[in-house]
Amino acid sequence: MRSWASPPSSTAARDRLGVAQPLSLYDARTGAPEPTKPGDPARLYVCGITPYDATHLGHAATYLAFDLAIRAWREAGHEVRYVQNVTDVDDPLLERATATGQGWMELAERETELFREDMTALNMIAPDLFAGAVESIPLVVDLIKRLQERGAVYAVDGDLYFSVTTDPAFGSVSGLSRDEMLVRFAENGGDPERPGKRDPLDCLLWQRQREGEPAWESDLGTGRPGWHIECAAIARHHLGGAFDVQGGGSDLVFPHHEMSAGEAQVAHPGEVFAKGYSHAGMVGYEGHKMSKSRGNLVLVSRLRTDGVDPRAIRLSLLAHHYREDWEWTDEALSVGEKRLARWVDAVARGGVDSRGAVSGIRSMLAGDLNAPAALAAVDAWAADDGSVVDGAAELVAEVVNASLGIRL
Ligand code: 5CA
Ligand code: ZN
Repeated sequence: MRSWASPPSSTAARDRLGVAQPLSLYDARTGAPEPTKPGDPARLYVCGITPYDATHLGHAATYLAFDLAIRAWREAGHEVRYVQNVTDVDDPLLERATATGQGWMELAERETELFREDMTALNMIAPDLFAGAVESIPLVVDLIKRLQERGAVYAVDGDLYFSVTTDPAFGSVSGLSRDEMLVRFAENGGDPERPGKRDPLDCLLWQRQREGEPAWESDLGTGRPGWHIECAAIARHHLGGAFDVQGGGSDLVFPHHEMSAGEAQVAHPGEVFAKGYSHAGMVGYEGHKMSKSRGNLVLVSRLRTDGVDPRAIRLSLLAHHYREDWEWTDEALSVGEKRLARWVDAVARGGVDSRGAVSGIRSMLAGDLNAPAALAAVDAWAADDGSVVDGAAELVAEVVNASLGIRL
C-alpha cells in the first residue's frame, strides 16, 4: 500500500563530521546491547499497526525508536531498507468494525490514512515498503505451503496450525520458560486450550472462513491468514533471510516475534529470520499500558488538533529511553514544549562551540539509542551563554535534524 512522504534525508551532518560510530542495539535474545553489523543496505522490519484506532503515543514511541535507529545507521554511513506492515485484517479490527457498524475495509483505510498523517507530522522516516496483510495474502499462502512441505502444519476443524516443536530454536527469541509462554500466549491472541491441538503453543496459520467474515480463496481453502505468519511472510519476502533487525514494542516479543521467527526458519531451514530482535518499552496512561482495547489512549491526532507542535510531541517521547516502560502525563508534554522553545531560541541566538555537543549526540545514539543523554547534550549547549562561535548553531541544528529528527 501507499507509504507516506519521508522527510528529506540530509547528509549535511555526515559531510561535516564524518561517519558516526556503528550502532549497537539491545537484542532480546542475548539480553544485552549488541553491535549491529548491517550489510548493504541495512535491513529493518518493524511491526506496524492494526488500524482500528490510530495513532496513540505508545505507537508513536515505538516507531520513533526505529526512526532513530535508521538515522543512526545513516549517520554511520549505511543505506537502509525499511519494511513495515499494516495488519489490515485481523480479529480486533473485525470486532471493532462490527461493534461500530462500519465496514472493516473502510475502518482500516481511514485509520491507516490517519496514521500516515501522524507519521508525516512527527517527521518519521517512511518505510520503503508499507505492506498490508490483505495485499500480502499470496506471500502468506506460499510460506504456509513451504511449511506444509516440511511437515510443520496440521489442521484442526479446517484451521491450519504451525507445529512449534518442528523449530529446534523455538524459544530463543524470548528466552521464556514454557510456563511463561503459556501465560503470554493466552493473553496475546493465542488459543492454548483449543481441543485438537498437538501442543497448546501451536499457533494459527490460516483460519477457514467463518460466517460473516472476509475470506480469500487459496490452495489452503477459503479463509484468512493468522497474525504471526503475516509478518514472517512479508519480512522474509521483501527483506530476504537474516535481515538485520526485527522491531516492535515489547508486547510483541512473545508470541509474535517468537512465532514469526520460528515459522520463517522452519520454512527456510538453515537461515535465521533476523539477526537481532529489538523492542521498545510500553507507554502507559492512567496506570495501564496505553491500548486500543482498554481505550486509555492519547492520540497523536488529538494533540495535533489541539495545536501542539509535533516537534514537542517528538521531544516528549525522546525524553524517555526507548526500552523504558513509562507513563504519559500532561507534564511530559510541557517538558517537551519548553525544551523545544529553549532549543529554537538558542539556535536563533547563535551559540558556543558545539563540536563536543554534536559528537556527544551521535555517540549517545550509537550506543543503544540513548536519546535522553543526547537531549541532555543539546540542553547543556543551549544553556551555555558563553561567547558565540560562528557556525556553531548551524552545526547543532544539522545534527539535531539528522540524528533526532527535530527541525530547529
Ligand atoms: N499489527 C500488530 C503488529 S504486526 C500490532 O501489534 N499492532 S498494534 O497496533 O497493536 O501496535 C502497533 C505497534 O505499536 C506494535 O509494534 C506494538 O508493539 C506497539 N505498541 C502498542 N501499544 C504500545 C504502547 N502502549 N507503548 C509502546 N508501543 C506500543
Ligand atoms: Zn508483526
